[in-house]
Amino acid sequence: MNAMKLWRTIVSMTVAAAAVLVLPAAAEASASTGDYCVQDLAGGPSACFTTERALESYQAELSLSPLLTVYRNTGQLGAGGYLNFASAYGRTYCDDATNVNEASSGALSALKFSTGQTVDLAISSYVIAPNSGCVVVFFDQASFNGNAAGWGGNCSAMASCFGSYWDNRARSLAVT
Ligand SMILES: [Ca+2]
Repeated sequence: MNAMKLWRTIVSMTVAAAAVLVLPAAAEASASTGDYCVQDLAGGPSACFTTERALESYQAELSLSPLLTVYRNTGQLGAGGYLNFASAYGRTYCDDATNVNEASSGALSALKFSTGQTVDLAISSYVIAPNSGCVVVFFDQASFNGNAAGWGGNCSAMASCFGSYWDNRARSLAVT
């Protein structure tokens, strides 16, 4: 149980926009190459894949359906850039405890949206997995410091949900 609690995992999907893609012929689902990664925050990328489909297949096997998806644009539009956060415990729900982060990032500056752009100071909307019981709290400073805002419902515009200050403001977040 303690070992599980130490395991902090987020899922990030990045696209290397400027890379010259000359991939090995058999790189479909390598555990070490590719731009679609399941990332262990404590120890760097743990598994990468060359296609989003391969990553999703891997996630499905591990039951890592995202608890939270944040978007760069308002309106929860994936095409503008999104990032999924999956449970650190392989769950599809959040329990009643609020002192344990089900999923989190203390430094959004280290993360990228699907479009390759930084997540730091750029989140404008989000979706929480339906019926997951999860609540997300956003902080305007890294490491879960500063002012906080959040709730368990979806939000199509941070400025509408929490006030204009909160559009493009989050620098860390926690799902509990
Ligand atoms: Ca934004």
